[in-house]
Amino acid sequence: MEDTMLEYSKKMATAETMVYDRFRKKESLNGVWHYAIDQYDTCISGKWYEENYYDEGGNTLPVDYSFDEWDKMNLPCCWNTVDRMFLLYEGSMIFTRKFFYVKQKQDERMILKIGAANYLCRIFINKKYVGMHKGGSTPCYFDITDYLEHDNRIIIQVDSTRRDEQVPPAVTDWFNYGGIYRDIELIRVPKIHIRDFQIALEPNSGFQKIRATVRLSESVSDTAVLTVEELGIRQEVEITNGRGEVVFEAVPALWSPENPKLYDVCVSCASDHIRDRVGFREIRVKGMDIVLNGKPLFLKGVSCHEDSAIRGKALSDEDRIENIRNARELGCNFMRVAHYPHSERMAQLADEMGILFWEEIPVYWQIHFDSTDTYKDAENQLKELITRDYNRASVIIWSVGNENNDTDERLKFMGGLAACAHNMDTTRMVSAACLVNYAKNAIEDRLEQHLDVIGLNEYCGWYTADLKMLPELFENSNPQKPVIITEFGADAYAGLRGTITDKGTEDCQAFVYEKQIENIRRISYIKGMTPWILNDFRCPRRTAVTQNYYNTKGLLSADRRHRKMAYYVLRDFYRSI
Ligand code: GCB
Repeated sequence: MEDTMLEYSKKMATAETMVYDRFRKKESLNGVWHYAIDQYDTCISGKWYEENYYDEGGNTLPVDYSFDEWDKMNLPCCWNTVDRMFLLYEGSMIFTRKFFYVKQKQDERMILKIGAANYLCRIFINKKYVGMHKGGSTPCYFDITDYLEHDNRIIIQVDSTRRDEQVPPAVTDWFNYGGIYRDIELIRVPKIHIRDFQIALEPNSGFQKIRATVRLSESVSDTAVLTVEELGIRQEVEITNGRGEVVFEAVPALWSPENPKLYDVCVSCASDHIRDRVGFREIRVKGMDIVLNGKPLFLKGVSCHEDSAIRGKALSDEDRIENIRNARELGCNFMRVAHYPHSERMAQLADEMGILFWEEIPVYWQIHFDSTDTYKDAENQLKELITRDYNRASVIIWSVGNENNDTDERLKFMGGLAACAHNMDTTRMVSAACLVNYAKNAIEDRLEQHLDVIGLNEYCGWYTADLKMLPELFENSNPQKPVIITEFGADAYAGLRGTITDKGTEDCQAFVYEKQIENIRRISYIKGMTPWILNDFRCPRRTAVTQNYYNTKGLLSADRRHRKMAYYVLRDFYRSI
């Protein structure tokens, strides 16, 4: 890395700098920002953010920017969908706006939250570099108090360049949307505030104990008070050196897709008060079963991307609800939310609507498994995701990646991620979407030793054209853990009909689904499936005329209006079990 850039890779926002923010009062910085494309990163190399308009003698200097006259863009958004001119732009874009700050309490802290900026972002406030964040799908938080005045200029550089050493790497099978595409917010908190709050039903407690942990911004000692009014609970939590943990008796109604019961939970400590809406459930593997609240269940699922033909990844709540509703109408109790963390709103909505989630980090295909920097990036994204969604009952599985060849470096890398997930969270299962061992046509991957559940992507009837390989694959395998078929599928151009051998037709896709279901349903070690995928999604690698830069393996068209034949094949199966 060039020396200048090294300076701007410091002060990294990470999982450790996150601030608990659900239901906190926020001041939105969404809306109109000025922007310019900055292909050569001149904002940084030329220090535009210092706004040097005069030399020491008071003479005016030439500048190559005009922040407040630049064109306007409404954030959050993916710039690719805003103007056809930006559809394929990858690189840096600079965003700027002004805002006022009026202090309300003497020792308050102002936290800037960016819900997501792909892939990295750097923040400058009032001519100073504040910090940066890496990872295009998780939120970042910066304490900007000491940078603020009454009138403030903020500049954000977002860089969507694909790089092999990033997570995900340069080549994926989805579109690389650039931009600040989730909310930008200011959060006012007291100096000593609740940094993190986790709550869950205690595993193996007969559904009668709850564990909660509270972490404060400073290592002080205090007593926090946790209340769940509906359960008549008022529980003190002793905080020592900024941390406290408690396990207490409680008999909540258990959360499940059939009964997505949520409770209002409040925590007060020092002068800070927070709230959450939480479901209590127990999920675990018992022998070869996946067990929810003591009962074995089959995960009737579907995979989904965060992608809208109109808005890219900047989905609205209506889009998200529509996706969950479409999955529910399909008969699903489960969704694989692939291949990177979707908005935190997704799991919040899933909690309310009653659907189980597999959440994933983009350790996808050809990662630099031998690089410690890449590992740190991946682990940080995993920690940010777990910290963000720990309290969501709907989330039952953390996935540490998708389709990576079984090499020693990958085993160490992903084994490390699995250990990290287990270490942070004992209330969920850890998995990964693995490849078939093609040499043996069997389910066999050394990563399985680190997983609770084996995810398997197999494309019999499609990439593996010979469907006979499917029964053989299942017969050749003797997995020692429950298996979820995390992907199978076939492309189909919405509305295109033909014979079952005409690739790209709905008939061919429906036939693949029929054959897959016929085989999967008789294999007892398979405890769930999430076929690929709910909707067609934008993808630069898909150039056939029937694809038109979309991956067309959706059960629904990209605009969600058309249900393909395979949708009904899958729905009939899910309804029958
Ligand atoms: C896969 C990948 C997924 C692709 C899909 C496909 O195995 O996991 O990201 O989009 O196949 O359509 O080829």
